[in-house]
Amino acid sequence: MAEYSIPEGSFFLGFDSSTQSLKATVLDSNFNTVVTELVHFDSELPHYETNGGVYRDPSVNGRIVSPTLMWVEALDMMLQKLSKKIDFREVAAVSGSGQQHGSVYWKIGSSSILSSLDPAKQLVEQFADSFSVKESPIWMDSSTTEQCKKIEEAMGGALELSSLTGSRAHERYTGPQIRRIYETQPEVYKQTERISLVSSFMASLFIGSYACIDETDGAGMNLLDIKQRVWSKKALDATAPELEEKLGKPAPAYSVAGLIAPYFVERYHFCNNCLVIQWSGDNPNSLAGLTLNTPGDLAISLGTSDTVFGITDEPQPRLEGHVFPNPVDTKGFMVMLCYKNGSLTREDIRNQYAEKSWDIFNKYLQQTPPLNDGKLGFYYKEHEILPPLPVGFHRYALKNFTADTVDDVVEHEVNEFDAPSEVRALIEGQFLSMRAHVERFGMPFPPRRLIATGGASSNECILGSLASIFGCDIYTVERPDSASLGAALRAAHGWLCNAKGRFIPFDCMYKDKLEKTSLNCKLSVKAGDPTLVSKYAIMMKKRMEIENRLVEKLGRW
Ligand code: ADP
Ligand code: XUL
Repeated sequence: MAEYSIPEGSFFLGFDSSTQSLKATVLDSNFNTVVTELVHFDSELPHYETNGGVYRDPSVNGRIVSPTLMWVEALDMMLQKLSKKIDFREVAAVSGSGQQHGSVYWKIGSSSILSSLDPAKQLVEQFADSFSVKESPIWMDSSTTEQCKKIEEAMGGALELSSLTGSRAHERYTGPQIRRIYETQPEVYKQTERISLVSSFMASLFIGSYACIDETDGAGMNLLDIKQRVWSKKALDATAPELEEKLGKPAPAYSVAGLIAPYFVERYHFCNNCLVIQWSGDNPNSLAGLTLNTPGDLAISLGTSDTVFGITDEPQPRLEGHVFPNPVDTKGFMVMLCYKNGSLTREDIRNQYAEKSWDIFNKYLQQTPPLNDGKLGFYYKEHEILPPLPVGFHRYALKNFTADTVDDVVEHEVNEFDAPSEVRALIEGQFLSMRAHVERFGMPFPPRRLIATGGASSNECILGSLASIFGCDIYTVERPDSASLGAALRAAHGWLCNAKGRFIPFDCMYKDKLEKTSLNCKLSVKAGDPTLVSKYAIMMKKRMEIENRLVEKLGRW
């Protein structure tokens, strides 16, 4: 066996417990995909009555949660499905991704349930009474504005908190969520013996005891000192009492969480030496799956959320954007922007203006010109994160939109566009915002390589607009579910680090054979007309002027 190769015949299983579904990818020892599988929450687990995998609480503004038990039942269903396609005996290691920031509250006594699972029963039956909070707050939640303000105050300001933890306080971040539970339901907080992220929660099921929170996903909590990769005492104190013992210690993402629990060996015939590698967040796993390891590269994930991410050695945490420790390195950082109005908002506009059909949506994109004759839109079906604006649609008609300077462009607000222009205004608006914030956050522009992933990256018409606005070629990988692919690859990496007894650089596993693997990025859409990039720059500046005004008038902060 060459120094960094994986034994022939081993499989690596990666999951992605995301907002709308649980996905899985199985890689072979040559990093080719052998199986993919999906459990869609709304349609395959209809008894939970979720919409897009979530509940929107009509009585509390911005409260968005998911039933914790649904994620457990999805795992039962997924393992059933996979058992028909692969022999689990061949799986050398398992890892996974969880939607970032979502949290799970284990009731006192649950660790003994975890460690004594009955293989004759499904998981869902056994965890029915294990959670002190039955509905997990998730990344879409925006009900913790007050807690965010108090945490920032206690930390000496938003920028202080961001310098230490990588982000200012964000409503969806787990620290503010925990503080809200402590403030509004102190008894429930007291009855909680352990708090997991979605990622470490799923890992806990697999090892039959509480898994650590990994250092990268842990940075999405406003609690971790990102340079030292340890919990910050000051941030813990600013959040809730006795929190450290409820969180356990953070661990590197490449480390072993534990051996797979006997439950899975007996019920599904995994080998008893199958390793469970720490799970991490979905965006960090996508970074791994897209093999992003050069600072000039950027990835855009068009999933339920839209995110833009890359790596850097010298992060500068600011008031917008996020910095996390690099999930596949012992040093270095991952930088990211996150939008809440991604795929569900695209679906909403498709349903309103394009007869619920992606084909018609695409036809409208093709029949409208780049720059949309100066029609510019802001579409917030959900409270937006970037910028922090409430639900609402804002549309503007721009005069002189091809002028050389933004001062010559004049806008006036309008009520609605024709249907094809609505579609283009949405797509151009989303990508103009990304370009503006990428530049403002100091991410590379234009990127050396721009890789698209997530559900909507299968749509080449949408990628065409992205290419025109960013002025660069767009690459994609074989399949749009890079989070579960990255988790499978990290499972292999964790297995290898464990076999060698030390950290092995991530790319050593695949760099000599990348082109022959499922990890290979291929050119999907060419950059197109270069003169458009500067025209879009003017439109982008106008957009930012309007955005700043909207934030001043309507912003939550
Ligand atoms: P997540 O992992 O966040 O749950 P996915 O990355 O699986 O989400 O993306 C799911 C989304 O992909 C769906 O909500 C859907 O709107 C979008 N999608 C799927 N196919 C297309 C398409 N052809 N064009 C645009 N969007 C699409
Ligand atoms: C990232 C974020 C989302 C979720 C979606 O900060 O909130 O991208 O990870 O699953």
